[in-house]
Amino acid sequence: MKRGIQIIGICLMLIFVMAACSSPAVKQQEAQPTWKIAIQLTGDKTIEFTDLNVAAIGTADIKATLKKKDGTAKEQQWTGVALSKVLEHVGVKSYSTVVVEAADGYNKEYTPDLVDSPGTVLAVAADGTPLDAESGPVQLVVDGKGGNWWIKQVAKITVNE
Ligand SMILES: Nc1nc2c(c(=O)[nH]1)N[C@H]1C(S)=C(S)[C@@H](COP(=O)(O)O)O[C@H]1N2
Ligand SMILES: [Mo]
Repeated sequence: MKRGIQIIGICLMLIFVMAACSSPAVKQQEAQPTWKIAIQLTGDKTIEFTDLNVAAIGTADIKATLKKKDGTAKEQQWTGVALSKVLEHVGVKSYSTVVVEAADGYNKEYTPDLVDSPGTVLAVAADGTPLDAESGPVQLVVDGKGGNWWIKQVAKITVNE
């Protein structure tokens, strides 16, 4: 008799736990991305790349230099993931060029040598500070290149076959 009550008790607990796990209140606590970038792969397949992917890959800090028009240079520490790692993460094996596009439509095409450079990074912070709305949440950093190569507010990446 005691054993029967124990079994019923355990069953009730299991049912309670299962109900709690599938309830909307618990579902809401699942991690939601705070930003998204569309990656258009070859063959017209578009996927989402988010801050959760960045967390899964892991960020690194690099020093990158922005070449200014007046001939001077500005060096900052940038936190992010290398563009080559992003492509690797989403399973890109071969491509001719990659186009990185901003929310305002500004875009530039990158050849494999630039994409593979460790100084080409999807950055989320500069000198330890998260990027503001003007530059971020994600900015493409291209070490050693002029400002026209540095895409602010990255919205889309297109992988060309
Ligand atoms: N989203 C976005 N990023 C952009 C641009 C733009 O028009 N839109 N212009 C580029 C060019 S041509 C330059 S020179 C720099 C200007 O950066 P600054 O405003 O910080 O000087 O941003 C680059 N990134
Ligand atoms: Mo520019």
